[in-house]
Amino acid sequence: MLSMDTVISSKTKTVIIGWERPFTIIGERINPTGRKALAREMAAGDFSRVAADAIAQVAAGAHILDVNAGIPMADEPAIMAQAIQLVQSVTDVPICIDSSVVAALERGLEVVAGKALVNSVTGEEERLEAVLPLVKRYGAAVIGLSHDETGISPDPDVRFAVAKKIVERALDFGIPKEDVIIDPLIMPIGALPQSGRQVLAILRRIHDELGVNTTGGGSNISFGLPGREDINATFLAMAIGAGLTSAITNPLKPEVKQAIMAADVLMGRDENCVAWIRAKRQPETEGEGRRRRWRR
Ligand code: THG
Repeated sequence: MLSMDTVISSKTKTVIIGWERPFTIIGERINPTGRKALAREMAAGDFSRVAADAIAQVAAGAHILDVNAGIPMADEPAIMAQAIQLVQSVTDVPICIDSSVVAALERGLEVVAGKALVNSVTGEEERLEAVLPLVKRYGAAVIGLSHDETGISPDPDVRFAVAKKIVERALDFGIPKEDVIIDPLIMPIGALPQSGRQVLAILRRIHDELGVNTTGGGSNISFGLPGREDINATFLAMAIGAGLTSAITNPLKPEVKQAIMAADVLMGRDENCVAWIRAKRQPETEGEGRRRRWRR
């Protein structure tokens, strides 16, 4: 199966997600889930931490920034719009609009510049019918989560079938196959010991039989465990080997950034190992409490 390129853009930058390209890092940190201070600030209209997180992630190598405004009892569409505008004012990378609320996805699409990534739609008919027309109208790309009305199946074949259905339904709405990115659903390994192998099996089938690009929450796998960055980094490398072409992850974690750069080398996607060698030549700098800086 021929693999495809997904083109995402901001006003000034183009990012291409693809099997023949270096791995695409979607910065995860602009997300108030589990960050009480950030949630409180965003709900009160204070986006200073959002700005700092945006700048730091891009400096650390994020190609796209995920923006999530999911704060209980708050006006999510309004906060989403404000957060996106703020991020676009301090960085120039494309945006991944992350919400389960259709109105928040729509407000995000209204204010975003360029071709955004809509995160996300599921295989549920009601979601497909609400989200896919928006994706088409704004000329965006979309992440499809491989679950539907029946939930998240432990059977990789069922999750693959849902992914295939999402690609077909997108085509029905006039969205080309290359603008659908499948998320196999990365679940915590501490609670579900088979979740790693399930994801790897789905990724292989998607690469071999659908040829579309893939993404996932790279930090989900380690919830509840100590040494999360080591688990995240190792799993990302395994998933990249199985076909993963992008992830929502934290490039500020040196373990994660290093694993991704090494995987690019090992997959033959870092021509002449130029990025790797350059990063290793960089003298180690102590900056803002971070141990190491990675450059592309
Ligand atoms: N698939 C898709 N989108 C997603 C997810 C997915 N969006 C949300 C999430 N899952 C991916 N984003 C994150 C962001 C943060 C963390 C995990 C996934 C995380 N944060 C730490 C915590 O909560 O403990 C640290 C927070 C902090 O810095 O204080 O683990 O699966 N399509």
